[in-house]
Amino acid sequence: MAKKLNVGLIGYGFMARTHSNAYCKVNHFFDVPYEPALRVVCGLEDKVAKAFAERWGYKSHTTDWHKVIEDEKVDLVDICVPNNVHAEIAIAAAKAGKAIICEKPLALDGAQAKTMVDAVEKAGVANFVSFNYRRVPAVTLAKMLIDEGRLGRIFHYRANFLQDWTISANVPQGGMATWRLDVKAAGSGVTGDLLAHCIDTAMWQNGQITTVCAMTETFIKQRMHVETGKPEAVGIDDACTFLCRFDNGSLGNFESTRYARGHKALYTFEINGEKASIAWDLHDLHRLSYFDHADESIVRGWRSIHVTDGDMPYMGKWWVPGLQIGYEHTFVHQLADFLEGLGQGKPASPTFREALATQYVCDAVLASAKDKQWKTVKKA
Ligand code: SOE
Repeated sequence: MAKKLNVGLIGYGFMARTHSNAYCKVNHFFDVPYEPALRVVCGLEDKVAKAFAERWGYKSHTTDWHKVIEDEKVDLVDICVPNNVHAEIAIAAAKAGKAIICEKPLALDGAQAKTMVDAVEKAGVANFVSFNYRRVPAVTLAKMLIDEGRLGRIFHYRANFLQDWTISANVPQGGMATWRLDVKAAGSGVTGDLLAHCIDTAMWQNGQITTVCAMTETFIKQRMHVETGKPEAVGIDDACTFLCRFDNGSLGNFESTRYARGHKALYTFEINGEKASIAWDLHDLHRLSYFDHADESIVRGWRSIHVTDGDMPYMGKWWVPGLQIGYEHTFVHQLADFLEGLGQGKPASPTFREALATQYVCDAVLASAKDKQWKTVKKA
């Protein structure tokens, strides 16, 4: 019998929906030791929080996050609010002995993320950061193939995360839907928002990034601020490209922008090893491209593996071979792993400390772009 785990969700936006959907689904598909019970949702506007609670089945709602932390019945605090409030909430939740799930990136920067790591480790509470793309079955399969040594020595890792939703100068900054363009709320632009995903996946698959050399650009220098109603300077990076070295000697090449007309959320990576290569594309997320040099030459070529069979990561829990799953399932998978880890006392990855490592890479990337110099990445 799964034990009840009372959830206090802070935030009612896009990510709060993905997490709520996972809470509703996880026990239908995975045999995990806990069953989430939706106790309270918190958001700034009472009416919106109430509607969210009714739609998803939260027992109550509040506009004050302190009430979620003070509620003795809440076991797990889930942080789905803008980046600038992650630290305050997470540190209070850790002090109150709650398990914590936090949306990515962990914080505004490495220094702030470190205070969160210290708080959860001192309190000894379970902690997890939602870098969901690791749990796309094809991405998990890529990690398995690398760990099995099928690629041999790795030479190159390249990743892109391309979007186009901020090209218009009329898109404002700040507020509920566009806080990611406000540096005070987001900490950075594409580096913390999109490249953080690529960096998390890359370091999970290919080890620590040690040095970086980056360039960034802010194409639109002023945008109307939703809160002040006035045009204000834009402080985020609209685009960022960086080169890096990994600890294992391989070279990395990363690019992200919100100005790639025609691309909505195109996350791709390709890894080239001595024996084989792997490529993946979020727009075709259930397929993994694989090239194995050991294949007989007359049939050698890129294979397109349809990752739907029951012996592929997570897929045995879903439908039958050939039938696909999608984006929302990555949140169910990470929740299942988190709950399993909680039951076994073995934390699921990425923990706050692992997310701190990603944050340090982001810091080094932004510092490199600013100083026009190679930077060494701090170790978490
Ligand atoms: C930004 O547009 C965004 O929603 C990111 O914040 C998410 O992390 C990414 O998965 C999709 O794009």
